Amino acid sequence: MSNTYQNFIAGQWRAPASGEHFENRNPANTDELIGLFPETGPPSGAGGADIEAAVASAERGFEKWSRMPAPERGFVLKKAGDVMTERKDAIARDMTREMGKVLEETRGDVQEAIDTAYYAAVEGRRLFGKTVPSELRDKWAMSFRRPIGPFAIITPFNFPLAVPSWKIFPALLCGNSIIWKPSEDVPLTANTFTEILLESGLPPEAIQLVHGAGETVGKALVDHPEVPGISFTGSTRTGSAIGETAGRMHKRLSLEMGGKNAQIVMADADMDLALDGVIWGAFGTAGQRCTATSRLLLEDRIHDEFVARLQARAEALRLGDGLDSGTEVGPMIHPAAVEKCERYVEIARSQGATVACGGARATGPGLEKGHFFRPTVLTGVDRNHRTACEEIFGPVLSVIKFESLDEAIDINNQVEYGLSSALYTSDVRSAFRAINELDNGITYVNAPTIGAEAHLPFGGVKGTGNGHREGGWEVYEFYTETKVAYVDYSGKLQRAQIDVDW
Ligand code: UN1
Repeated sequence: MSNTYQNFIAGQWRAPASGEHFENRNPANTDELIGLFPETGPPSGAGGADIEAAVASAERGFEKWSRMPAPERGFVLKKAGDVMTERKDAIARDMTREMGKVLEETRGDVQEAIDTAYYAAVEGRRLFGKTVPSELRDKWAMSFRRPIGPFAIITPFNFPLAVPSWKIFPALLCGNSIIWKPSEDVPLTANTFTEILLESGLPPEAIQLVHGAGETVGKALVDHPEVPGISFTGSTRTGSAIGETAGRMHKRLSLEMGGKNAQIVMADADMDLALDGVIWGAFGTAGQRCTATSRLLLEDRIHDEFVARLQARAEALRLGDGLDSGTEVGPMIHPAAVEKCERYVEIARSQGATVACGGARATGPGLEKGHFFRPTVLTGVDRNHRTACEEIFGPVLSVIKFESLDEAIDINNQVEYGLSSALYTSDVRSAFRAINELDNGITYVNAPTIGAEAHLPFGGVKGTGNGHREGGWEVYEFYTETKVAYVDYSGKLQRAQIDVDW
């Protein structure tokens, strides 16, 4: 069948040893089969051969690729950026078909990968180490960065190209090789990305693409003794399980997990701006971003008016196929995601909240064959309600009232997650206090909780992460080990801490 896709292992596209495949369907129209992709299977079965072949190939790929000078590696990534620029529209269209978000957003997703490629390419001419004075005469002391080995890259569905690019480009630039297990919901974009890297001159064994389930393929890579590094984006539960293994096996691990991001609106804020912000932050990508706004904290004086306007705007949002130009909100990724939203609306009701709008599946012409959920605003939510604390990953917004900035900061900080937050205010004192005190990896002032840029560190505190950052300059530290070299050209034994002559 022409729409049967393969894994990329040991320098070749090949069918899974298991002989099994899974279906990838358009979430806006499940009649549309995008393709069949390898169900690689568990390492104890036929999947074992594929996983072993992928790891062995990644080790060979590492030997070769890590010896290439970093500026030359950067050149391969620059080429990948150029290819994505040329094909931006086609990649975005395919991405909307398999993932659902609207075309404007999938174009943005490709652009984020392009930005990441170009940033990484230039980093190939930096990868700074440090040269510092030695405490002894005629001796130099310096540090530089070395690659680590094959990295397991495990990525989610919501940013099919951008999030993999945040991991894969820096990992490669530093000289590591890749074994990539993408989400089963967006395998087509993974095949396209792999093809682009190969076409751009990446040595074939530097990347392996292995499709399949997290519990089988993802876990096998995490457990594998010859895979020294892992970068994972996904749920906090899975991340914690990976962390246990990585801790036991001394693996380097970067975790990017859940969020429960709040937009705080002070009474002195520009209301139109705050309204635009929350509509985009809460309902863009149908709320399926780790940075999505899922709590709206309103100063009590403006609560009623703001909610009325928000309700009108949320109800007017046009749902549909992301390829149609009038669509503002696409489908959810799969039926279980819709069911989760339904469940949380029920929980909200049972805890005493009010469904101000939405709260149910969206039906109607053009929506019958997709997984649509109506943009939902819950009011009368108490800061301790479950919808105010737990990640839903859908277009469900909990509105909570507060009386002072102190209280708003306290509500923001009480959840187990700490990715992003937003404060709308016209008071510079409130703005700087919030920047300092909101317990998140990212705080926006007068801008929504979504929209991080590729050249700044991205990540969160508490249950969101494990201390590492993606993007920007920091990620290059994650993908390398620091090596220190001392060169003594004095011609005699000089004992540190002992032969100092001052
Ligand atoms: C994610 O949801 O996993 O800041 C990433 C943003 C995007 C990236 C989101 N640039 O919303």
